Amino acid sequence: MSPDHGTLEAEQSFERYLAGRAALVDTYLDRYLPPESTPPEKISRAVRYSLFAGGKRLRPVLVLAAAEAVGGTVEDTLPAAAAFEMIHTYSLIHDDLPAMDDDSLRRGRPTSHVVFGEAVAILAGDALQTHAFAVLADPPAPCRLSADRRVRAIAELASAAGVGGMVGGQVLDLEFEGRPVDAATLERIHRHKTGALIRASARVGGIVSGASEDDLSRLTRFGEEAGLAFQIVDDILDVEGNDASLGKSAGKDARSGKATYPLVHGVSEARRKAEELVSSALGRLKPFGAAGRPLALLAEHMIRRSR
Ligand code: GRG
Repeated sequence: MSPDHGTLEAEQSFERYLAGRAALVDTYLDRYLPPESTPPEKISRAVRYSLFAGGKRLRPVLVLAAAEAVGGTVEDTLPAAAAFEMIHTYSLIHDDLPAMDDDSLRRGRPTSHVVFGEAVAILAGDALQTHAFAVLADPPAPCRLSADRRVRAIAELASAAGVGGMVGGQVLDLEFEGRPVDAATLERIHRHKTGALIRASARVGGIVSGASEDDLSRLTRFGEEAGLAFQIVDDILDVEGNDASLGKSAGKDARSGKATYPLVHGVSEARRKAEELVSSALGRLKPFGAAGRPLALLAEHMIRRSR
C-alpha cells in the first residue's frame, strides 16, 4: 500500500485504520456516483440516501486489507472496494422491501421504500448493482488495473452476488422462513446469503493485486471462515441488541421465524462457533506476516462488534 494512505502502525490503532479506510471508500463513492441533482433526481437521491446512511463499510475495507496483505495498492483496489459496497447496499435495500423482509429501519434511518416508495427503492437497488459493474469494468484514473484483472474481478463479484451466492442464499432464507431447519441447511443459507460476498471481498482484494494461487487460496479460506462467523454474530446481535444500537429492527429473526444459529444451536454454542471460525481464519494469514495484520484485526473486529 502506498505510504500516503497510512500504514496500520502509522495510524496507531485499528479503529483509526478502519475509520481512515472507510473514509477513503466514502470519498471514492461520492466522487464516482452522480450528484443528487442529476436527473431524474429522485433516483439519484435514493441511491445516495441508502449508500451514505452510515454503513460500517466492512466489505470494502476487507477488499482493501486483503489487497494490502499481498502488496496491492489503494489506487488499484478502491474501484473494487466501492463495487462491493454498492452490491451490499443494493442487497439491503431489496431485502427490506415489503416482498422480502418488510423492514422500516436500516442504518438508523427509515428504509428506502418508506421514503421513496417501493418502485424507486427497487430501482435504486438496480442502479447500485449496475454502477458496481460499471466501476469495475471502467475504473477512472488513477486506477491502472489491467483488463485481465478487471474481468476476473467482475466474474468473481457476479458469481458471489448471483444465484450461486447471495441471491441463491436469499431465496433459501425466504423458503425456510417459519420452517424447521437442520444445522447443515442453516450453514448453507448463511454461507450463500452473507458468506459469499465476504469470501469474494477477500478474493477480489487478492485478484486485483495479482496474488499468487497459494495466497488466493489462503484469502479464500480466510473469507469463508470470517464470512460465516460474521453472519453467526449478526444472528446473535439480533437476539441481544436493540433497534438503537443496531440501527435496524432487533428481534426480527425470531418474529419472522428465520433460521438462525442461536435458534438451532443456542447463543453460547453460536458464540463458540464464531470464535472457532475466526481463530482458524487468523491462522490462514500467518504466511502474510505483518502485511496481513489489518486483515486479522478486521476479522476479530467483525466478531467483537456491537452493531
Ligand atoms: C435481496 C438479493 C438480495 C439479497 C439480500 C445480504 C442479504 C441478502 C440481506 C441482508 C439481510 C441481512 C440483515 C443479512 C444479515 C447479514 C448482513 C448482510 C447484515 C448487514 O451487513 P452489515 O452489518 O451492514 O455490514 P452495514 O449497514 O453496516 O453495511
